[in-house]
Amino acid sequence: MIPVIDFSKLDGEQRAEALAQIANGCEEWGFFQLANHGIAEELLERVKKVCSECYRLREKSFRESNPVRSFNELVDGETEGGVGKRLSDVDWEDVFVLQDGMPWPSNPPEFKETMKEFRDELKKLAEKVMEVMDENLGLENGCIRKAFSANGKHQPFFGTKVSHYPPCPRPDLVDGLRAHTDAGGVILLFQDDEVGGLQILKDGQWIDVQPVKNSIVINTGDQIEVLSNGRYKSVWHRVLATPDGNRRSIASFYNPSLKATIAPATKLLSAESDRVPASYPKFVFGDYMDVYVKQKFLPKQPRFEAVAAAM
Ligand SMILES: O=C(O)CCC(=O)C(=O)O
Ligand SMILES: [Fe+2]
Repeated sequence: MIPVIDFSKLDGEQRAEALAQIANGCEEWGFFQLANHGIAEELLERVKKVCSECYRLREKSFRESNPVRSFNELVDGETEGGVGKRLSDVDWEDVFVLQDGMPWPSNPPEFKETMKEFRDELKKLAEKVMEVMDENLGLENGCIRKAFSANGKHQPFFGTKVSHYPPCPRPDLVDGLRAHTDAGGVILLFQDDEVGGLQILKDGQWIDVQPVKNSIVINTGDQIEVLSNGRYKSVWHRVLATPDGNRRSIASFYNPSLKATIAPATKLLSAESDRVPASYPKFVFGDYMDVYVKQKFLPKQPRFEAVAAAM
């Protein structure tokens, strides 16, 4: 089971224990869930409502989308005696993205206001989690955030992906979302209360990220792996399609600015008198994203090699 950590302990007598649990979540799992994270249940309930409503309004366009077309062609081919081959280039999901300065859905009418409130809360939570990582890694407070903002010169990127994974009649033929590691920094996932499907790869085995009502799942992307010089590895994950149930999942990405330079934190490269070698290159995050968009579903190592060569 993915660790579930009581985040409120951080502000009390059990702070040391909470810090240790988060360190373990980062080092051993790459994924953990936060309970008592401080975001009001009442807000979370409103978020679920407006996102599900928004999906209902988009449902027709999903039925006419690329993945559904490819899937139907595959199934039709099978009935005619063709050999069923899994779809490897599409995901069985309906997605839209929320970002500052871009248009957002205006229906239902409460959508914008609710999601703005939610994203503000999540962003604060991400920054708190990053400070815990600073502390656990022995970095000065605010170090990761500073790296992500190019020393305060640029805004870090904060984007939210609202996804639905509609029921799929043949989950053997397509994934909800193909396996990948995340490109960026800290990811905060508000997943469905009941419908599972998200799995992480740990020690060669796929493990379910069990739904825990109103918790926030945290995971770390490729940039935290680089900054921590490999102490916090970004972990492979995927979403399985399911024949019944419509899974709602809202992923928010706290990433470096595209202009930020990312490298292993200097402090982690010198332990006492010994120099520790950097296991990752230094690069501009925007260059990394150029590679990532083409190689998202492939191993990360060649991505690091590609950006290293570009510097
Ligand atoms: O929808 C999910 O549960 C996971 C989404 C995800 O992994 C991603 O968007 O990178
Ligand atoms: Fe992901």
